[in-house]
Amino acid sequence: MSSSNSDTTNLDRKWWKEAVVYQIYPLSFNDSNGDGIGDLKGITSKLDYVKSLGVDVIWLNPIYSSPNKDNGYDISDYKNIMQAFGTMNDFDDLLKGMHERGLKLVMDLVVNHSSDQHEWFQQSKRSRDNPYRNYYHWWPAEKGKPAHRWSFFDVNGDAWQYDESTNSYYLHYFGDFQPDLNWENPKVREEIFNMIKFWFDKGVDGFRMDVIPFISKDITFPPLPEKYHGDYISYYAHGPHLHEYLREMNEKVLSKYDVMTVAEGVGITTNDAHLLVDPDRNELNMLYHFEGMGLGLLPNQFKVPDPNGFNLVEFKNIYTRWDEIFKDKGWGTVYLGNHDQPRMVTRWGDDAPEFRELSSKMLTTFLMTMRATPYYYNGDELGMNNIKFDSIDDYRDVETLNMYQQIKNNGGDLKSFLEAQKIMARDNSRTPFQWDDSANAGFTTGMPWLKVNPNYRTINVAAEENNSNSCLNYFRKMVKLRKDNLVLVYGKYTLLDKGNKHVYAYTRELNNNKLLVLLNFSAQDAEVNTGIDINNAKILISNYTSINTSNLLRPYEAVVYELE
Ligand code: TEU
Ligand code: CA
Repeated sequence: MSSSNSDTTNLDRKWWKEAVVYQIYPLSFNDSNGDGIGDLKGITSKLDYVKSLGVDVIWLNPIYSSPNKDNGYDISDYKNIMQAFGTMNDFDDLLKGMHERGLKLVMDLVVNHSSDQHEWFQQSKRSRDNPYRNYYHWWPAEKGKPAHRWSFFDVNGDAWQYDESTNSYYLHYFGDFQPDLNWENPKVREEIFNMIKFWFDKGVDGFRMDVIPFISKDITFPPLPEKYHGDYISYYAHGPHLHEYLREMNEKVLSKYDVMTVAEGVGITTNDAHLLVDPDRNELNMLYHFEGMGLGLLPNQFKVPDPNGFNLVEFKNIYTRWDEIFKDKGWGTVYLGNHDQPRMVTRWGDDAPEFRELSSKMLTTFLMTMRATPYYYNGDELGMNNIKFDSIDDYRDVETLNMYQQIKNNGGDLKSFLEAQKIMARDNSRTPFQWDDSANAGFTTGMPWLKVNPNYRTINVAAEENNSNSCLNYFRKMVKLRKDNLVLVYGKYTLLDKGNKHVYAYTRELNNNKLLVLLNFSAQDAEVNTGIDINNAKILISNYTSINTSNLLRPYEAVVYELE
């Protein structure tokens, strides 16, 4: 093991900077009672597996009471557990099981909106003078239709929903079943801060904050300002009081606990990232951005992949820019997949049989060797890839179903939409976790809520557990390499061979320790010119079992060298 963990005096060390975060999608992880839906007891029974990965923090997607129209992102009771997931006792057991294993739990805070079934909204819609009326954004219809706001999930893309009970419109940036909460109302903020405190007092170690940049609205609801034309997401993410509310949250709750916070930074760019995560801003610790996720998609279309794929030079520039802005202050994150994205090996690697494992390991090497907290999605450690549904009937995701309906209503091209969804649909990463080659991949003894990928017979934990060259064991080795080499956490990052269209090459340096990372993102042999002599360098890890005797990188080859 290298002596890389030596002088760390001038590092602003934090546990959440040194952590590897593993995201568990509760609906699809493990079903303990045969109803085809993952649940908390199912997760608890697999905590030894999670611990065996070497990860430190679990990010759990929402488990609160919900009608489940957006898989838990429509919450009807913030202080209770969704019935299908179990009870509060099951939660307490899960948290205890995690803490006993030295695992921390980060929950999902979904407070830009609630479910329309939440008691607050049920009251709010009753009358214009109901005490809960101003918990949401209402527009009295006698004033005419309010200025257009775009909705992510609405079939008509319209974020205003007319409600006849009080002859008014209510705002919903997402589904019409997800009314936006009115953060301009101090009572709403107080309710939310109390709820956060409730979970922290139970021992939860932090929150991932769902679309938190959207929470502040200009409640005069003016027409979209000129500078945001064609870009509602940026307008939503730059409301008038966002930072005021986050500072209030920090001062009243976050600052009183040793917790971790990460914003889902939709709409946030490198220009305003510091406003959210600089330590002296006293707002949040981290954010994850979407700049990389837009690469390789055709402009002005809904998630349509470019047939030419993505441009690696652009990819490298984005991740380099996000490293650079945090080189002195603040801290970054890195991810390539989650429950809103397709499987990373399909999207960023190559899931053809001959390259799926190699490219999965290459992507894992990237995620574990950047100066940022890695967020790793459950199943990616197995090399799970997209299920690529042929029929709309196989989809469950409101985003896909409503977009399909919108295109159908407009007489659009449904065939090409379904082709694009084979690559980009969120359901691709939500198929049941693949434990073994028994029925339904060992996920459930019942009918799974979403089809299991038929390749579960060969891609599963049991098949990979005892194969030292499996994606699973490569992931474990990469996590250990990061833990054993603090240079991979805090070390200076330098991009090399910038213009190389196929290879991502960079060094990491801390004190007298210098590592070189070479990643071939292509299916061909590739040249790389780093100017570094690797003849006497030590190979710390490689995704090939044989030694490379040529001076070219083999297809999807990943190597980490320790330089003298
Ligand atoms: O996602 C916010 C977001 O930007 C989503 O619209 C997502 O990126 C989508 O795929 C864009 O096309 C959060 C949650 O992660 C997501 O699962 C929820 O559906 C959404 O908010 C509403 O809560
Ligand atoms: Ca279940």
